[in-house]
Amino acid sequence: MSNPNVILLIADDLGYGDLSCYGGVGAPTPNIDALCEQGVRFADGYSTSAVCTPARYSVLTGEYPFRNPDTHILPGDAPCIIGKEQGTLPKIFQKAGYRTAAIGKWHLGLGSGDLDWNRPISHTPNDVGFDYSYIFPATNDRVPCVYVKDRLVENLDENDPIEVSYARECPYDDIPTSERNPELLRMRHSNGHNNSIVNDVGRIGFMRGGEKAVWRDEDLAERFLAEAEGFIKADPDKPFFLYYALHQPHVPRVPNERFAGKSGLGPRGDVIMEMDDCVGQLTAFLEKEGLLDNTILIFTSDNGPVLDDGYMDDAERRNTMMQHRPAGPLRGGKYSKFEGGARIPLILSWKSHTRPAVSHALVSQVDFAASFASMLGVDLGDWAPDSRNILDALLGESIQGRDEIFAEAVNKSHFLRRGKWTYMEPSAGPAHDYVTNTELGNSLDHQLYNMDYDIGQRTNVAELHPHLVEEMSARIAEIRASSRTR
Ligand code: NG6
Ligand code: CA
Repeated sequence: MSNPNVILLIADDLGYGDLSCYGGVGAPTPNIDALCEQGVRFADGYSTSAVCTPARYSVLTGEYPFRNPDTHILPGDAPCIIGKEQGTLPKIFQKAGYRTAAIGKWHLGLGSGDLDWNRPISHTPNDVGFDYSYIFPATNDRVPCVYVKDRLVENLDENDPIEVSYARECPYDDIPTSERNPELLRMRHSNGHNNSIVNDVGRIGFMRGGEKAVWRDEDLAERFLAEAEGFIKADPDKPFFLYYALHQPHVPRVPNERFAGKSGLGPRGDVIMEMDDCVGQLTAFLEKEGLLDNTILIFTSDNGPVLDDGYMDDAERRNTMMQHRPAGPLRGGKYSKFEGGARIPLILSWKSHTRPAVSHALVSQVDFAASFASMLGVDLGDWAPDSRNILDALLGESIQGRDEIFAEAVNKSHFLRRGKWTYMEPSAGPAHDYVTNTELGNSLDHQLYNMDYDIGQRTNVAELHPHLVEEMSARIAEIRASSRTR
């Protein structure tokens, strides 16, 4: 059989406990669950960060985020933080003769610092290994709210140029903002999101012009799905790698009309149903095209869940009422150093190869690069320094994953997991973020938890195991001091 196609689906802020197949009692996710019927579901899968940009940086470069000082939550006009000469996951596929595409959320920066949204953009996904890209620049709550196709914003109008600013004060007098025009909002913000109003929703950042280019939030899912299918169909003679970055369930949660009100959990549940439907449609499409048997589908999320991430969309109340816990049994969520921050759902299905299984192998998204390089026989050289070849574990053929998990919270403090132990290094900062209602895990004490007995990280046993604390904190220091070599 020829090399399999690979589709990497990454949801945005979907928690460890959100999918029915991970025990979620919230929105039903039958199409994603179906991947488990012929695939491997990982109980101990991790991203490298509790927030988006650093986590995705690792997926695409095989490198821990701390190695690049620009890996923090980027504004919508930030330059691209992946170097043009850097080794990347899509370049590995290109070397093996694949065609590649990035579709959906990007959030790794665009341009080289001189960004003019009305002209071809100098540094896009197309410069880091993707033959084709159809993305939005940052997040769905950050301007500019436009699609970028390859190097150009789609539907540009020279008579209505796009201007974007992340200044503190609005530099444009003639645009509505949430502060000036709250009457225009259909969704109120609880924190931030009080700059430009786009599609009746307050955003982060100011944007003027580009009326024809602005997206309708309700259409994002279908737009990206159509692009994904178009890319897959474009050239049946070559295998493909598709990085499909779903924007759900990140805020603002604005489902397509087909899903509004469907989940009973408010917009967050509705967009999770919408996301699941995208996976269902994609799978059906692959089947119809005769491609499903030889396509590896990976479904995962960039970081843990959050209910109130800055908009009053009733998620907190409705999920509590339904007893749905987006992080499942884990403590903390998005932003956190507790497991809820970076332990994420991860499923791999390859219809003709994998069999249903639940795996407890330690696997990290940073390992996709070395694992696929191994599958394709691509020599990595000094690319992807932190990536390990755990292909057998990913395919469910071995319980041996990586030796350790190394990941960071939003404040860049780290935790290390080895076997059943998770160690969290001391860090300053609030223990609880009352804005998002998240336990952040900050403490000036060492924290050590036994994942076998205490998956919810309730009992800190650091004092009982001083030798482990010493060893694991030394290991964190060692990784941080290490150079970019494989
Ligand atoms: C935060 C935003 C949050 C979200 C996050 C990035 C506020 C108050 N909060 O700063 O809404 O956009 O950044 O999320 O503005 S991520 O999934 O892309 O990391
Ligand atoms: Ca995210």
